[in-house]
Amino acid sequence: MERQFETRFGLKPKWSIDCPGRVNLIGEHIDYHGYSVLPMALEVKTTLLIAPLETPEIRFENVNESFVPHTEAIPSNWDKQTKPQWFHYLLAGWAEMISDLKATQKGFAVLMDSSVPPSAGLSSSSSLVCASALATLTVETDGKPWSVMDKVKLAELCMHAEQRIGTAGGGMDQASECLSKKGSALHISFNPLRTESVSLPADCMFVVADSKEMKNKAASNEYNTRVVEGRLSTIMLAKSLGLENWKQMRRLIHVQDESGLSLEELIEKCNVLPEHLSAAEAKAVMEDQDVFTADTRDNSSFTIRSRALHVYSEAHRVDLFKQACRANNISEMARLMNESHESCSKAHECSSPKLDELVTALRAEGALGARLTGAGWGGCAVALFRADHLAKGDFPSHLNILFHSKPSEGISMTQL
Ligand code: NG1
Ligand code: MG
Repeated sequence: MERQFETRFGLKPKWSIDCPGRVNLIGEHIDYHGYSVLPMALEVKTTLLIAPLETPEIRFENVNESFVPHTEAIPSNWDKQTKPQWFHYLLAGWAEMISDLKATQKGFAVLMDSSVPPSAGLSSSSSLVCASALATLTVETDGKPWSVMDKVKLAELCMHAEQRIGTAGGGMDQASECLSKKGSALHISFNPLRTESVSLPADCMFVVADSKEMKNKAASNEYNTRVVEGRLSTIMLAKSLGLENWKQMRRLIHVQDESGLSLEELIEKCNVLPEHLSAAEAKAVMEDQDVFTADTRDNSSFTIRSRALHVYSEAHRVDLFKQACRANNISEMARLMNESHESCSKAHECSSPKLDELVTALRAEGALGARLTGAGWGGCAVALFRADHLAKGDFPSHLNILFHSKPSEGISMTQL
């Protein structure tokens, strides 16, 4: 890759940035409600080679020839794009870092390579955003990024950076990819961002299988619809519990914080919610508030009760899963993964027929537990097997096993 860099740009790369993909073990579609999640970083990663340029421009090139090069003149006022191309994810990380540092916008050349499968729920998008933010910080500090920012701050910054792409994500991916420690999964809590390494039982392994159905969630409004449905559920539940400051609430965890109810109690309370709301009913619920994103404003209906039930029950499963990991209770971990998939598929409706089929096939192949991972509507499933099960190559090919990965290290920068 270093030689390619020299051929393309006529200079040597100075630094290399590595940022892994991640697989979420449990805790789906709940980070944007403030609830904790439990992913692990993967061995597949995005690599950026970079070198400063004298000219006022950023030159983006990709080892993969199907991604066309792009030159961005600086100063640049790049902002949100409706149909993002590959380099927009890099620009998102760059723009957020520049605005945080109030920096001078130095020119640089960047060559990207990535082994994270795109649109597969393994968060290739965040690995681009995070790698680019660190690349920018490296250029701006002439190779001393950690002298001005620690990794927690970097992760927080990257959460905001990715919102520039247009999805109202919750921060799991950037935290996982910046803060994971080799050998452990990561329990991530939000507001404020905190993490705890969780060791996984030695006699089990996680296998990632690809449904081969691609889903670019920035190019459709399904993800943001789930976010908005959750905001509407929050307001309705808060009102039904008589919480006077409902106008300040947007996340289901706010209802828990304000009411002091347990997750089990909140699951009961969800029964008062209607299953669907028309657009007019949603407006009446909001009163003078506005919870829409630009791309959900024209939705004609919203699902309420099932979405809230998914979030509270999934949040509870994350707590139980963490305890099960600690207790080496593999069958309990598996049971929770299976329940999580049912809830994602039926209540949150973020699976797909292909993904449901893949999960069933993995269980038939001996997986103790299996579930979709990431946003869903296609992409990958993660399955829990006994460690002495088949090696990767011995799985039947129709399962499209990508890897069984060991938990990897988060983002890093190397001087070349
Ligand atoms: P994917 O689509 O797997 O990158 C998205 C969100 C996460 C989280 C999951 C669902 C971004 C960057 N990522 O992940 O924050 O909400 O969906 O659990 O928006
Ligand atoms: Mg993503």
